[in-house]
Amino acid sequence: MSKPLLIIGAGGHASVLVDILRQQRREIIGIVSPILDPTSKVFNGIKHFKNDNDILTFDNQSIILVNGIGSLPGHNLRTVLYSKFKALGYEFQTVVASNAIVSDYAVLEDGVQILTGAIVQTNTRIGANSIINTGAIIEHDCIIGENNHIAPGVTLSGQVITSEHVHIGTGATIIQNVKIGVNSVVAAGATLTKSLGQNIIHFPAKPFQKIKK
Ligand code: JB2
Repeated sequence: MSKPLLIIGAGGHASVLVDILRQQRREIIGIVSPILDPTSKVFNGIKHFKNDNDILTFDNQSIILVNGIGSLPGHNLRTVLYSKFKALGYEFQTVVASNAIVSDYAVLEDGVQILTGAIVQTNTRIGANSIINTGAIIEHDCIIGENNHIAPGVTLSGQVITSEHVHIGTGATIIQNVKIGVNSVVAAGATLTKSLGQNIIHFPAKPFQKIKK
């Protein structure tokens, strides 16, 4: 039998995960967040804990954590909490939406989240604590590093390799065989046709140009 789940965070990302996990009939015994929006119906009926130290009142073998903190460039709370509670012996749930398509030949590391409608093709590896967000496509032979966020609607063609802490923004498109270095960002809507080094932001070509009359 599956162990009960404790959700960390109560914002937008947590709401999507809770929706998926409720549809999968998983038992959610609590949600841990300083603030819980009482108008967010998806959290109705779930016990609210306000402090991360409340997690320590649960034996690390009796529950599984769900990392409901999302990830954006420059924000590392998701990674910090993952590392902290892993070091304390807690397990993080790998979440795969029921309508996501994940190849039997893909490897999902600890705590990976594959959200609604995403496709993860054969021979891929998704690193620990990474998010493959709604409708993203991870083509064959991609290797996604740890603590990545592949945002909604991204397309990675085959054999793309990302290092740790990479953010690929909403709707970005990356051609095959491209490599992306640690901490780099591909901005929303950008097309990437060459490899990126570390700590680089790649923006869409010539955005916001004024029309010449
Ligand atoms: O230290 C903390 C803490 N600090 C903020 N511990 C815990 N347990 N929770 C914390 N929080 C909670 O994280 C806030 O109270 C809030 O409930 C949540 C952050 O919610 P927000 O909606 O601002 O962001 P998000 O992380 O759920 O979603 C971001 O990332 C997603 C991937 C958003 O930008 C989304 O648009 C995006 N889809």
